[in-house]
Amino acid sequence: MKKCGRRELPELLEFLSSYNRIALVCHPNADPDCIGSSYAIRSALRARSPSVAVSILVPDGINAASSKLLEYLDFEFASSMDGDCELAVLVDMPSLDQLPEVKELMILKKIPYAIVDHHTAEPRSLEGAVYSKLLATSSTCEIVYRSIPKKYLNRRATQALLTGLIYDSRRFLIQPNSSISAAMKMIHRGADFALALEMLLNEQDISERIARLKGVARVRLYRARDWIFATSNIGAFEASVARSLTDLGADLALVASGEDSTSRITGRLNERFQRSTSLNLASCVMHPLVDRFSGSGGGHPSAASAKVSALPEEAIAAALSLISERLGLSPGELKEISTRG
Ligand SMILES: [Mn+2]
Repeated sequence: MKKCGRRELPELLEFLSSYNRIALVCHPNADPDCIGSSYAIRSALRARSPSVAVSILVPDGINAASSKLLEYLDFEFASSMDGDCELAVLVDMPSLDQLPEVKELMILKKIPYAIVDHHTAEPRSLEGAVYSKLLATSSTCEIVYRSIPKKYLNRRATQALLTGLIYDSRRFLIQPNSSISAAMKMIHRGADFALALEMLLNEQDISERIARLKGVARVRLYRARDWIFATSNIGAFEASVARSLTDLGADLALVASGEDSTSRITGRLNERFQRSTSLNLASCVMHPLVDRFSGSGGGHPSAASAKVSALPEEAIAAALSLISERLGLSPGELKEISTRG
């Protein structure tokens, strides 16, 4: 596994235990990977160093997929940061750009931060971190599992990690060898695979199902060589729509939503396309879009998003041209496929 961290630092728990008050900060729409990782870090740290006060901060809501896991963990969390916090740990996110209020408070109170994450690193944010644990795994839960001495991991925390790992590896489709072997170890330590799957089963909300179907109905298709690209626009659930389009057969999906002159754009690649082209949606598409239109964004090579000051159609057109350029397509090689007839 490639190590992306820039320096060798002490063990995660050893480092954290040098502070008295820590907040583990979850990303907006905290998913089971983020929740599972935060829960396990807190639980292990409490076991190792009971005098450290550690809270979990969920400043901008949780993802629907996390609700059963939260119920199981009987999870109490804070929604705003205490000013007397001595260290913030960014869990499952590369920077604080998506949490401007938390970022502002941390700058004001000069609160240092650490990063535990598996997304494409954001150099400026990484530079400012006092500690980082970054690995290119399919989930942050896998990083946390590898980083924590097992004597501090109880069964519930291991269950939380397995659930997050299954979720973020897309049920072992991403980096299967490494994610399956980590999951096996968790199962040997008492985690229950069936329970994890059950916690991830969630009835899709009717508005999400409508969004997916509308997104598919509004699709525009393009072909270049043997690749199919799909674009669409929708008012919400862009990630869910993009995932539906790649599930239906698109190699690449871009879905945008707009409000006034700001858009959110989300991209997904299927694994085969990602492997054969090495296209990185975070560094080759979302970061350049942010540079061009201003805003914030990032993610993984095969799943990334950005919020930019542009109309949805502008953002999609710019993303398509960045992708064409990156793939070395000649002008005219990307052709729109008619969806009428
Ligand atoms: Mn994750």
